[in-house]
Formats: sequence, structure tokens, C-alpha cells
Amino acid sequence: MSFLDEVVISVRSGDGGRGCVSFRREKYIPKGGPNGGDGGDGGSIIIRAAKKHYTLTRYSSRKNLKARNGEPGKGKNRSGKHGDDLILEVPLGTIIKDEDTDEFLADLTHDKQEFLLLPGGKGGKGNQRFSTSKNRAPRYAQPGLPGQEKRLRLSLKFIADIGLIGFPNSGKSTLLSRLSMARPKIANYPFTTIFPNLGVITFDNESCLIIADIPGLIEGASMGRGLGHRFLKHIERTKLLVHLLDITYQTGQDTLEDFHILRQEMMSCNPGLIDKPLIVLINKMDLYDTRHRDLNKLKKALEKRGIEYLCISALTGEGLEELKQMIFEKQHMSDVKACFKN
Ligand SMILES: Nc1nc2c(ncn2[C@@H]2O[C@H](COP(=O)(O)OP(=O)(O)OP(=O)(O)O)[C@@H](O)[C@H]2O)c(=O)[nH]1
Ligand SMILES: [Mg+2]
Repeated sequence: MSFLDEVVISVRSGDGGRGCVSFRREKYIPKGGPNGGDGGDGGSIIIRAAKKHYTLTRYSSRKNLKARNGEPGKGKNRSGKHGDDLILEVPLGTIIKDEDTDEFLADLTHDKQEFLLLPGGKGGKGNQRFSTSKNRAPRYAQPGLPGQEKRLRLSLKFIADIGLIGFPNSGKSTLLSRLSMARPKIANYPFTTIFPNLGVITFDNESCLIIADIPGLIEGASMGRGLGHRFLKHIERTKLLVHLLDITYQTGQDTLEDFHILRQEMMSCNPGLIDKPLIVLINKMDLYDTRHRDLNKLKKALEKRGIEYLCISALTGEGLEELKQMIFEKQHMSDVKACFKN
């Protein structure tokens, strides 16, 4: 699987077709009037968001893209054909900027949302259009206008409702696979997930929320350690963060300290993340041994800070119905998108 969330491409809209210079030539009409048709307009460059895509990988080898030129006008007042538009499909959450000026152009957040990036060049007028009472036989027509070019930077920031975060191996992908139909890779070693995954949680088959699983974060992520903070941008637009803690985690520190370390890393990368509503999940409870005193300390500390938490096992499913209920209640009903199956 390949994943690409940032790419620079060059686009060019189509040239307008030339107008035609032509005169009627018919038997018994010696001096026919002008009948040169107009050139067709060049194709435009249009960007369209499509929910079937979730990476920009399709542009990894298509870096120079051009819409079709308009065809020249023809005799007998026939206009040239318009050039076909070039429609560039991108995943929801793609932000488009002019690479050379850094000007913001568009942020496509809804399925089928379109943005006209570069209009095609207008086709030139044929000589029939220039016929006047003084000049009944104009010998000129307009050239078509050229298309326009731009270098674009496409950057993807997922549109997800819920972001899963936690240390590597804490069970994020396992949880995603339990809550949705997504089948991310799961394994008992850190950094199994190297690219973000998306899944959809449905509630009674009527509404749904999009959940994003990102690669595990470690201490120093803000300085580029591990896979760094590169993928944190994919949870910037979420409304709720779900932070997984592994109750069996052995680092020499306690689980609570691990929690603070990651909060600190997130703070360094993007302070806005810290203000998002949060649910903490104490995961792998099926492995919990009552001799671990960590749990009570952890629960008390979270309670003291007013942080909502749940003890779960992503593996056995313990606590997951409660989690779904909690997520559902946390989202305002108006935020829960209707997700009609079709
Ligand atoms: N016993 C038990 N094992 C779990 C539980 N949740 C996850 N695991 C196991 O923990 C390991 C890591 O799970 P992943 O879901 O890949 O963890 P992750 O957080 O996505 O890890 P990275 O992608 O590396 O960040 C796997 O072997 C899972 O089977 C749980 O609740 N109980
Ligand atoms: Mg994972």
C-alpha cells in the first residue's frame, strides 16, 4: 500500500481554438459572405473531491496535467469543438495552494465538491462575426486565447470525526478494526502502522462517524523521533480524540507518565490538539493483573483532572459497546452525519 498526502503538480488548461476565415462558395453565388466558425474553448482544470479516494497517490506519477485544447473553427459557420475539461479527483480534506505564491486556493471537504482552478482559453471568433455593412468580407478571425498554467501544492488533511492516538503497540489499529470494517495491519511490535488508516463507525446503521488511526507517537515525536509528528495533521480536524494507554506497557515509567509525555508532544506540535474533547482508553484489560497497582493510581489521576476514561480490551471487545455509546453521546447529534447506505 502506498500513501501520499503531499504532492506538487503542474496543470495547464487548454488553449482556445482559432477562429476560421472562410467564405461561402456555392454555385451561382459568386461572392458568398464570410462563414468562418468560432474556435472551441479550451478545457478547464477542475478539482473535485471524491470520497472513494483517501490518498493523493494517484498523482505520484502524474505530475504534468493538461486539459484538451479547443478545436479551430471551420467553414460553413461550424464552430470548433470545446476541449474536454480535466477533472482531478482528490480525497476529501485536500487543501490546494499555488506552489509559487503560496496563495490558498481551495479546501475541499465535501464529496463531489468542485473548484474551477483554471478556466480554458476562449476560442477565437470566426470571420463571420466581423462582417459589417462597411466590411462585408472580413479576412481576419481571432486566434484562440492560450490556456493558463499553475503549479499546485495538494496537501491532504483527513476529514475525520475521531482521532486515535497513543504509543506504538497500544492497540489503536486493533480498536479501529473492532469498531469499523477497516482492516489495518495489526502486529505485536511498534510502528506496525506506518501510514494513517480511516474507518467508519456506524450507529444502528443510520448514522456514522469517521475514525482515523495514525502511526504511534513516542517521546521526542515533535523533534522527529519515531515516525515523528508528520501524521498528526490528520487528526487536526477531528472533533474528538481517543487516547489509548496500554495497561501492560513497560517502559520503566508508569502509564500515567506515558500519558503526559504524549500530551506534551502533541502540545509541542500543535497546541490546538490539547483543547479537543478527549476520551482516554485503558486498553488490554484482559491482560491486567490485579497485582498492578498502576490502575487505581491512573484512574484517580484521570478523575482528578476531569478526564473521561474507560477500561477496555480491544482484543476481546470488553467495554466497546460502552465506548460507542460514549462517543455517540459526545458528538452533537447535528454533527453525526447521516450515512445512508446506497
Ligand atoms: N491482549 C490484548 N492484546 C491487544 C489488545 N489490543 C491490542 N492488542 C495487541 O497489541 C498488539 C499491537 O496492536 P496494534 O493494534 O497493532 O497496536 P497499534 O497501537 O496500532 O500499534 P502501532 O501501529 O505500532 O502504533 C497486537 O499484537 C494486538 O493483538 C487487547 O486489548 N488485549
Ligand atoms: Mg497500528
